[in-house]
Amino acid sequence: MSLIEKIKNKKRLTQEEGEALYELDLFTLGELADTIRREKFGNKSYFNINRHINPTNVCADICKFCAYSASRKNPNQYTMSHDEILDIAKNAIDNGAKELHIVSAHNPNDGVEWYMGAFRKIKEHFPTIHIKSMTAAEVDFLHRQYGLNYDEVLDMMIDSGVDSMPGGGAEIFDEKVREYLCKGKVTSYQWLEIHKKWHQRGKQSNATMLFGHVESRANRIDHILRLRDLQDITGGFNAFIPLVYQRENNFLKVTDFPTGQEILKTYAISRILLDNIPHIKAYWATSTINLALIAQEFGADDLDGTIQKESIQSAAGANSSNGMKLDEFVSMIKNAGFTPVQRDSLYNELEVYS
Ligand code: V47
Repeated sequence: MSLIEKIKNKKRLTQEEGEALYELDLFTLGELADTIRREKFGNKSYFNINRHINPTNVCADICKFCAYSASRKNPNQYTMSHDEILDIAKNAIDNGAKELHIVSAHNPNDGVEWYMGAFRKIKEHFPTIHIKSMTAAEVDFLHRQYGLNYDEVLDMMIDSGVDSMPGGGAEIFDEKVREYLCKGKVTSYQWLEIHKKWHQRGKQSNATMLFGHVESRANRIDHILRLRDLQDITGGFNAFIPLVYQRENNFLKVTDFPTGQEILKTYAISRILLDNIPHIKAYWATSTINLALIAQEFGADDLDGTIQKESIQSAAGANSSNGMKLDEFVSMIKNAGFTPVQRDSLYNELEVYS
């Protein structure tokens, strides 16, 4: 059976076959991915009204690709108090946000309570807001810094009001590349173990992959297949998010950047290989909004959200610091030929803009 026939017959692909997908021409690949996307979601494209909050840039770890954490290249340290975080949350919720996506650097100065207290404070005031927070890298950092085991950190998160985990910190699972990118941070095995434990608590999460830097195509396929393997066991991942590497203000030396075609192929291949993760998210903050809109024809069914404010990718050059206005976002998706659907964080449909 040829590769294309295997895909049409919904057969699972191997590492080698995943790598071979990159050799197909873009439009063949796009059509294959689009067919799968349409079988699952028709013409719908999902997004939510969310607010990204990045409460501190003080970090105990060093990732070469990161432009956000305070360092020689970014000497302006900040750490928000719980009241400051609450104020931002209040403002966001007043403006319609249904989800707070909270990601911090690895702050060694203020204790576990600085992390957990913020969640509790938000939930005391806004019990129904969805808090998506604590990447597996942050969970692992609290374990390393304060001697808590993963179960203890995850249980504290649930007790404090975290509803789901974002997909950050996955980077690239290949151990050699990972060691070069972010030695000392959560390992691939640990990242997967933390998400497994989270899913075993009946909770859901996302998974990212940072690509377009020093990794190979084979590394990307390996990353995607490790996620597919875990999803077979737990079923807890909602979305896979290929994050396009942003190149400014960091310490990673990259010579070859991916073309638009390579990025679209990566979305399409993710859709084809991940037969068990429902949503493929084109996170416009890293792909640009233009490519994210096109990615809807290459397997992506989700564009993240309005974001409102974002600090991690914009520090590295992305044009995402001010988010997107709801009506503008909706009309862009419509003009691209898709039906925008506002969803909550767990993909329940809230409003269809037909
Ligand atoms: O893990 C850091 C990435 C991630 C750069 O779960 C960079 O819905 C590009 O996890 N270029 C954090 N990316 C963001 C994240 C996320 C984003 C959107 C949606 C969701 C979700 C999760 O940001 C980190 C890291 O891989 N990052 N530096 C950079 N220069």
